[in-house]
Formats: sequence, C-alpha cells, structure tokens
Amino acid sequence: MSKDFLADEDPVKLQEFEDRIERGEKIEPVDWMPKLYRKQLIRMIEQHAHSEIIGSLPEGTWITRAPGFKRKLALMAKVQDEVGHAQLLYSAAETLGKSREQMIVDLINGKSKYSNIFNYPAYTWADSCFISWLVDAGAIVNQVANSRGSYGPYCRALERICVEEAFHLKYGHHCVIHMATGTDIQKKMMQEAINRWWKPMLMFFGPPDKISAHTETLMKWKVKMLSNDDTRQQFLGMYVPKIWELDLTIPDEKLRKNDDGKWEYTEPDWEEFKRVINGDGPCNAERLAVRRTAEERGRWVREALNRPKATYVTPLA
Ligand code: FAQ
Repeated sequence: MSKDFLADEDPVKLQEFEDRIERGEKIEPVDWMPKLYRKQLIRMIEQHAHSEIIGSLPEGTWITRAPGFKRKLALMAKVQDEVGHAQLLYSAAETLGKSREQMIVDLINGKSKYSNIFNYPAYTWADSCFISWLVDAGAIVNQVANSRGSYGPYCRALERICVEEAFHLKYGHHCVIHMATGTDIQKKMMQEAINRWWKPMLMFFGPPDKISAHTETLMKWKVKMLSNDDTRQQFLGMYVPKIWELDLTIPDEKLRKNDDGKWEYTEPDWEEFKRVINGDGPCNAERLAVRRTAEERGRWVREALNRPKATYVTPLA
C-alpha cells in the first residue's frame, strides 16, 4: 500500500470507506473516496477502455476478409460491441473526474497504456479466431471477477460487457473448432496462430504477483478481485483442456497441471512485456497512427454535434 499517498487523508473517513468496502457495499461517484482510490480507478478503467478501442483494430482488419458472409456479419457485430464497451468504460472513468477528451489525447500521444496483446499482428484469419476465442476468454475471467468489485459504475459496466463477451467467446470457439477440424491447412493455420499468440496471452494477465506494482492496493480496496497469477491460473484451468481437446498443442513443453492443482508453465519474457507496454512492440506505432487518423477524420462530426445553436434544416424530399 502506498502509505505516502494516504498520509493526508482524514483517518476517520478512510476507516469508514474501508469498512464499507469490507461490508461489500458499492462506492458511488458522489461518495467520499481516498485520492489514491480515485487515481487507481481512473488509471485502470481508462487503460481498459483504450484496450477495447485498440483491441478492435487487429480483428477489425479481418472484417473485409472474413471467410463467408456469416463470419463477416458476426465479426462486424463483435467489433462494434468492443467499441461499445470502450464507450461504457470511458463513461465509468469520467465519473471519477477525467474527461473523455483528455483520455483520448493521452492515448494517441502514447501517455496511457492499453493491453499488451493488441500490439501483435493478426497475420491470418486464424489469428482473428484466436483473439475472438482466447483473448475474449482471458478478458472474461478478469472481468467477471472484477464486476463484483467495489466501484459501482465500473462494476455495472463490466456486468453488461461480460454478457456480450460471453457471446464473443462462443463465436470465437466456433471459429477455432471449424479451423481445428477442417482441412490440414486450416488446422496448421490455427496451430501457427496459437504458437504466435501464446506468450502474449500469458502476459495479458499482467506481471507475476511478486512484481506487480498495484495488486496489493487494488485488492485491498476490491477493485481487483483476483491477483494476476490467480487470473492466469484460472484461465489455464478453463482453456488449456479445451485447446488440447481440439488436438491443438501449446508451445510450452513445461506446461502441466501439478498435483496441487496449479499449472506450471514457462514464464514469458517479461522484458519483452515491458517493452511492448511502453510503446515498443511490433504494432504500437501502427495502432496509435490508426487511432490518430480516426480522431482527425472524426473531428468534423464532433464539431457538428457540439453546435447546439445550429438549426435543423428540413429535407426537401
Ligand atoms: N497490458 O501492477 P500491475 C479485452 C501494466 S480487455 C498492458 O500488475 P494492475 C477485450 C499496468 O498497467 C483487455 N499493460 O497492474 C477485448 C502497470 O503499469 P502502470 C484489457 C499492463 O493494473 C477482447 C504495470 O504493468 N483488460 O481484451 C498489462 O494491477 C478482444 C504493472 O502491472 C483490462 O484492462 C497488460 N496486459 O493489473 C477487446 C481489465 N498488465 O499503469 C477486443 C482491467 C499490466 O503502472 C478484442 N485491468 N500492465 O504504468 C486490470 O484488470 C489490470 O489493470 C491488469 C493489470 C490485470 C491488466
């Protein structure tokens, strides 16, 4: 816990706040909260919102190339949902006092972080299938847990997001089953995608607990309901058997479930993780450039919407 940050808080109010959290009550925007709680929530919800927006890019590029009309429709709907999730999350973060405009500026200037995993390229349709199934699966494990957390607006946003994510997961699983049980070439494509995405997927849950900067504070205040390692373990327990069931392999010879129920795995390269989340991954520059362009191209729409005095002209026909 960052004691320095709490030094100037009113100890009585702080105690009441912590008692409320302990009792399982929700904290609402009008309630008193320590500055550190507000700061941490803004950081986490904002990063989450950015991840939804940037996360829609690697899949979005596959909409035009999706194999068949049904896959195209489903993927388009999924990508729209992800952008909708960002809207919900930006609104939740705004309740804490940071404007949406500032959050977008911080994203496109590279000041804010977003999920490591979306800085890797989706080379083939199978990469898009991996994201729809397994990245969504990872997101759900994290979000179902955190939807039972302490900050009302974030929990309510997560509840709604999880319902939609559950659909994405089914769609993604269907796509992967199709590839894994299809032709030899389809199966090979799917296997290669798993090989490419496995390490970034392990990193997705954050650094190991022993080096995680924020877990202790966030878990004390029930913002995070599972630690990074526990979320990773839950994901492995739920999805490794499902991957193996499809006769696909995981590129980690060490991976196995021990007698104590814990999964053993090769640690991903945490130095690579640091580089990627700090802007130096394979696609960071491209992802932010796309967002910057979208922001510039959408300026006229925002300006038009911000002219309350503009009169509505009735169309002639
Ligand atoms: N990527 O102290 P911790 C999705 C940073 S949504 C990038 O352990 P914390 C939907 C962390 O910010 C995916 N950075 O951090 C979808 C901190 O840096 P800072 C996103 C990461 O907050 C699916 C530093 O490392 N989900 O995928 C990552 O306690 C398909 C130290 O780490 C959320 O955002 C990472 N993976 O735990 C969309 C859920 N991990 O800020 C499209 C909400 C850590 O001090 C297609 N967030 N860092 O400079 C969380 O649950 C937490 O923030 C964690 C990280 C668990 C991600």
